[in-house]
Amino acid sequence: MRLTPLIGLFCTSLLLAPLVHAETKAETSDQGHEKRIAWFREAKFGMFIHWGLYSIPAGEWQGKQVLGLGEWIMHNAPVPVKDYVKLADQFNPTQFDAEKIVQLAVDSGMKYIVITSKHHDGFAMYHSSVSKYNIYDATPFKRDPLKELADACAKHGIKFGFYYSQSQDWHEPNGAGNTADFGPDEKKDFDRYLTEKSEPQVKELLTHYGPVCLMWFDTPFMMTEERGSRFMRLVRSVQPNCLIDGRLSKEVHGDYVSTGDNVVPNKSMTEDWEVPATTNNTWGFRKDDTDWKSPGEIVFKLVDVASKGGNYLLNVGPTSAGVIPEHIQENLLTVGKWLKLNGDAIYGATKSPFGDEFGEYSASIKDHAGKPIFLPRTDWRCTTSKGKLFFTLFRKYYPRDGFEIPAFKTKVTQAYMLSDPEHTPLKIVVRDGVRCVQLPRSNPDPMAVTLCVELADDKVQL
Ligand code: JFZ
Repeated sequence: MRLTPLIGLFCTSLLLAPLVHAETKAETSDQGHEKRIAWFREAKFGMFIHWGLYSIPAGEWQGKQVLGLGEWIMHNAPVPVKDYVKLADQFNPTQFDAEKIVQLAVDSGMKYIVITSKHHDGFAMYHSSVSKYNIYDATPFKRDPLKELADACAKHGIKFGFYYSQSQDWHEPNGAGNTADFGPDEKKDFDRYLTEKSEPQVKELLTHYGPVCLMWFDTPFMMTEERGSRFMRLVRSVQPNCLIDGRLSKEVHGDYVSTGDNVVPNKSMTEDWEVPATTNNTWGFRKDDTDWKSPGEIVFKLVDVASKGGNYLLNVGPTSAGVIPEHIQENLLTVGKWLKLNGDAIYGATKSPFGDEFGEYSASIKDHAGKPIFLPRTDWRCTTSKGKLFFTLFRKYYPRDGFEIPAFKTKVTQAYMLSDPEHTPLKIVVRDGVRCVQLPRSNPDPMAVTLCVELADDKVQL
């Protein structure tokens, strides 16, 4: 039976819904974990790249708009395997320039890149000897863009990792997810797909591309504990320093918690975590989606995430020519300029010692399930490093009459704006027992201003 696109989308979200809860544990016990995760805790901001054959139809099949995520077009249209594979004949992204992409990541303040090596459509974006269905063997392009990216990342000091759809593979008769071509998943020889394609491809990726900082698995359909453990052992045996995300299997926890797509929790978490997020409303390029997040929105999200102890993995979807849409490049570069001035509040900084600034549950408004809804506050966020508190104040809130520092016991020695190269001390007055930092009347930054408040102690005493 073929699902109509809408039902397909609905079922997909139903299938994925339990993941949000399942993905709330991270493996923190083994000794390698602390060593592996150290760079991730510093990095805070990464570039996610969803790129594949789906960038050719770009949200449209046979002249009709297909609803849903760009990279899901094969499933949602649906497009039978025999037609979808023909896209490979015309895939020739000659404008792909690994140097340019890595330079964009550097200039945007991103510290790691994670790219789709194989998404659910089953097409490998690298030269694989496990399956000919790959960009080197099956297209006129005849290049390995992932090798080019790996080399460019190594050159520029950017960490490099792979997204790999371990479970769903709509090209393979025994892979999960393509019921339209191959019937119900339960009747498939899923372990055969795992041992003949998925596991060997993961091994290739870990063997031929230098140090891999992260394997980003996804949608763990049918990934039992035993199957998840196999992947875990594989990754650990080939590259013990490679992180594993939170979506390998429900039972086998990776190195950190992956939240739902674009889902930022309402409060800090004790575990390491990361939110995968879009710059518009799709991961894979869609020609009809130009709903780009503004630089100010991206800065808010990055600071919000950092203040809750997480990482922000922000996606771009290159076109079939291999280029990242111009508009989002510009927005990211604006974010990069902000980070050049205010980066001390992000990189290596840790979560807020407060928490009330995140918002609160409504006393009266309930959601459809009868639970109180969360009313976020977006005035300011706080991060901290040794002897310092960083208060980032967002545009609409900019307190012309002074910023009231939340109450704590530790003595404040001085306060200044991070964007001020001189670190000119700002006047601090006490109003009704509240310490208040005096700011210039006119907001010096249209997106956000970060105040550094220096303390007489290494840590703040609440
Ligand atoms: C998955 C993919 O299906 C999608 O194409 C994209 O690659 C994205 C990053 O990951 O989609 C998901 C996976 C998990 C959740 C939501 C969407 N979830 O846990 O809420």
